[in-house]
Amino acid sequence: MICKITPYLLIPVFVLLGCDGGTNNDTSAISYLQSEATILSSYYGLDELPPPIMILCQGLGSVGEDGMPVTFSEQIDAESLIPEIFAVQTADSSWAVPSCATLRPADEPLELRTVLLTGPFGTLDAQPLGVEVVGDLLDVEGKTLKGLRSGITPLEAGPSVLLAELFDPQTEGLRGECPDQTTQVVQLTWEGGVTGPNGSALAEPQRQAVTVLLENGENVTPIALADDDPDNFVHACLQADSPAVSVTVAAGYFHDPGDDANPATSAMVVPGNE
Ligand SMILES: [Ca+2]
Ligand SMILES: [Ca+2]
Ligand SMILES: [Ca+2]
Repeated sequence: MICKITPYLLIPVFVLLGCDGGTNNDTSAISYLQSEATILSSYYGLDELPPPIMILCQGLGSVGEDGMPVTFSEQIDAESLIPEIFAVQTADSSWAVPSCATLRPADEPLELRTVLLTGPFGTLDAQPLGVEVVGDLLDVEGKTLKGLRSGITPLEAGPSVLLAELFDPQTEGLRGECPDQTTQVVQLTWEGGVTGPNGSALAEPQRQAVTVLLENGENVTPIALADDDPDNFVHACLQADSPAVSVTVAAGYFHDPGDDANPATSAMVVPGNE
């Protein structure tokens, strides 16, 4: 078996294959790759924020501004979060400072990695170009994320899955979310908040659009979707003993706040941070 240094998202596959690097020179390289923080996505979600933004931003954001969730590979220290540590490059290559930066509404214990930025970022015809962390935004381990930057998923796009994390159903923050017979939970992190069509609740069509490949080669559908609140995290509740390996979502079922539906999207399953 050939075990080379692998991109971060492929590491769990190699661990499953017995290539954990524990006895060879790859160990330091793998831990380096695992600690490499990135912006997973900056998603130009809405160009006309509705009134609930006043609650999410506690008076800082404004109705009618743009909303852009920025999702990090690491969980974020809320204490370090202020709007001025982000800069958004607008279509004319000037830089806009967000009016608000908040972890709400994705602020439950296992979430905390998506920062909602609001501000005057652009329009459908003049979309923002990029986001940069220009101050000391800290992750939960106290490491600075200053200097990270990313391009932007355009307004007309639908949401993709960024991260699929495996948890025990009894994990703090998950308990009671899934049906009793659930044996494992895959927490899906999407680029932006997801619902059914026209803001409807997640329902049977969304559940059936999710396919989970197990380590034993079987494909299963979640027995339920949970955490149906207005954020970008969804729990796929599984009733299966073999561990989840990857998740695939069929195109056209999960809608963003602008009502754009998801493209076909998939992610390798990684161990969840508890
Ligand atoms: Ca939630
Ligand atoms: Ca969109
Ligand atoms: Ca949710």
